[in-house]
Amino acid sequence: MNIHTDKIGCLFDLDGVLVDTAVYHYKAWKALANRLGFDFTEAQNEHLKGVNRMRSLEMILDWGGVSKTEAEMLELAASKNAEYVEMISKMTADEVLPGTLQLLEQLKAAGIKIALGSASKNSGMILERTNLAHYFDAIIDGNHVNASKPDPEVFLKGAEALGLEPAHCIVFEDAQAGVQAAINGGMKVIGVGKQNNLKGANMVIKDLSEISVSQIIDLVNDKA
Ligand code: B16
Ligand code: MG
Repeated sequence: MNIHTDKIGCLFDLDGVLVDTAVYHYKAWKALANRLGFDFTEAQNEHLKGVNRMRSLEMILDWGGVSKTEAEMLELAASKNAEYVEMISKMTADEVLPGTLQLLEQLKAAGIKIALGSASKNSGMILERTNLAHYFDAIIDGNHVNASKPDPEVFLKGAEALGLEPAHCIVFEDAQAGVQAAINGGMKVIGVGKQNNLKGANMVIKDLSEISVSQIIDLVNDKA
């Protein structure tokens, strides 16, 4: 028997799935690296997707061969974040990625619950600026979790906030660490992006225009 739609949840990563904020993270991290005397490439930026702010800074300093005290690192992270927030405070609804609005509308109409599961501590501002906030039944982000993806904490808290079984939830992720977090949490996962960055995903799509509510229902019911 099929699981009733009001027992199904969709948990969305933010950056790279609903909006493309990676470009702003890249600009702000690059400016910081340049101030410290080294460069930071787009290829390196790829490795920071889904990784939290302090861990991202550690990786960047490592690549630049620079070492800083804990206090200096907090200051550097704050200065990068100030520059990033300056950029995202100007975002508009036009920056929502293809297929997002249609899918969120269709999920709502089908009675499927929707949560955010993002590593970002800035998700509130991004969802408000892009007019997406009102679709979410629960928002779990970097302000609510201790462990970074691939730890499943962010998605398990999302399922709990929706009052749903993890096995009845589907995660949408653009980062390998996020796919692993969903698997570790006992959830199905749809990768958004390129197959080779999304190993282990039940299905990989280019963007959210490539998935329908009936495919989501089939996947939760193991019929996909
Ligand atoms: P913040 P996601 C992640 O968002 C980004 O992919 C990652 O690059 C970023 O470092 C992280 O959020 C923390 O963001 O500095 O705004 O707290 O993909 O998990 O939605
Ligand atoms: Mg992401």
